[in-house]
Amino acid sequence: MNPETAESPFIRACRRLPVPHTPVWYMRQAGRSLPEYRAVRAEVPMLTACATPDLIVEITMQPVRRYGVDAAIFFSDIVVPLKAIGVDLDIQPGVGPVVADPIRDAAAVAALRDLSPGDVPYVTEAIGALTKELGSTPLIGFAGAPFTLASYLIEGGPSKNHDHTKAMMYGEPALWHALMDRLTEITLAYLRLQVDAGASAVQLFDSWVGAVAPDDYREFVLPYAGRIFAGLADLDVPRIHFGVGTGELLALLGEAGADVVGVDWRVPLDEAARRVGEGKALQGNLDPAVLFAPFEVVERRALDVLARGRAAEGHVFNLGHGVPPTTDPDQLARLTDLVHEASAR
Ligand code: 1CP
Repeated sequence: MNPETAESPFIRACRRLPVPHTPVWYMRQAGRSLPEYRAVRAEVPMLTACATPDLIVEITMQPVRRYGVDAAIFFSDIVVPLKAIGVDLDIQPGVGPVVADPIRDAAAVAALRDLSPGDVPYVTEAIGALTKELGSTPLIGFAGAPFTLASYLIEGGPSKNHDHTKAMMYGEPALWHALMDRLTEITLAYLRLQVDAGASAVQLFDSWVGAVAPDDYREFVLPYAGRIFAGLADLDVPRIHFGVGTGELLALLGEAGADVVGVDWRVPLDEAARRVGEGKALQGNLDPAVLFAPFEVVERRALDVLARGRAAEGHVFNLGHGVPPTTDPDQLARLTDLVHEASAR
């Protein structure tokens, strides 16, 4: 644990300790909504940016400078560790991750080798530089969770219904478990190296796991998330677990072992606190689309999120999912100030 950040509002809220104000950061706070991001990325492909320490540092810092958010999130993508172990993939503009040879058999699963820090020297270097520049502002490291990574690998790209993924899960459970086992080892190694390099917290993004029913989550997904969180316990950093459409899974996400459960906009935080149960902080959960309404609507909705968030033992303000690319950055600037002022105590 980076000692300089231990008393920050973000880390304290994750630990369910009293805070001077509710901390706030935004998923995808660095990205296409920022003109300074578009300028840096103009000539640089996404995966090149993710492998260039100077660009990672600059892009990660952009929203911290602009908004004064309470945490930075490492600029990268969930497919970076897969690329680093040799999976042939690219991030295509306007599409997302695209995998050349989708993984559908045992040989392809066996080819997914372990990740070591030497595979991602640019991550270690960028985190070292960032923690210096950030001072007492915590840096959140992150990884994609095994289900969400499996979906990209099996489908070959973004998917609405995850049909091939579920076909493997239901139809070839041994192959599914072998793939999830590989992805668990890779993800755990990737998160540990980010903390070793100086990250103060980690978020596991299981963005698409809301597609899975609770009983299937328990059998096919939870054991792997559980291994990842247990494997991070000795590092003593807050562990955040996030997914979209997880209303029916919130108790199970908590059970998997995170310190903080991320909630999308579909379940109000007071109800989410009841579903997640004791001993957890919550993160969320303003509907990102509210940012397209006049600021008075943003204000009313954000105050409601703060009020309901008081039902949780700790609350980190965020959107229910990522910042939409067409968001007006001024809305986020005003929202950040509002959260800080309205929650000051
Ligand atoms: O604030 C930040 O710095 C954000 C950094 C970040 C993160 C946390 C990026 C940059 N990607 C991610 C994680 C990520 N990538 C997730 C989990 C978070 C989430 O649910 O939003 C997922 C599902 C992806 C996969 C991905 N990568 C998509 C979604 C595709 C789909 O299935 O719908 C896309 C569009 C990308 C590319 C990408 N990653 C990040 C950016 C800024 C972009 C756009 C590329 C560009 O600017 O050209």
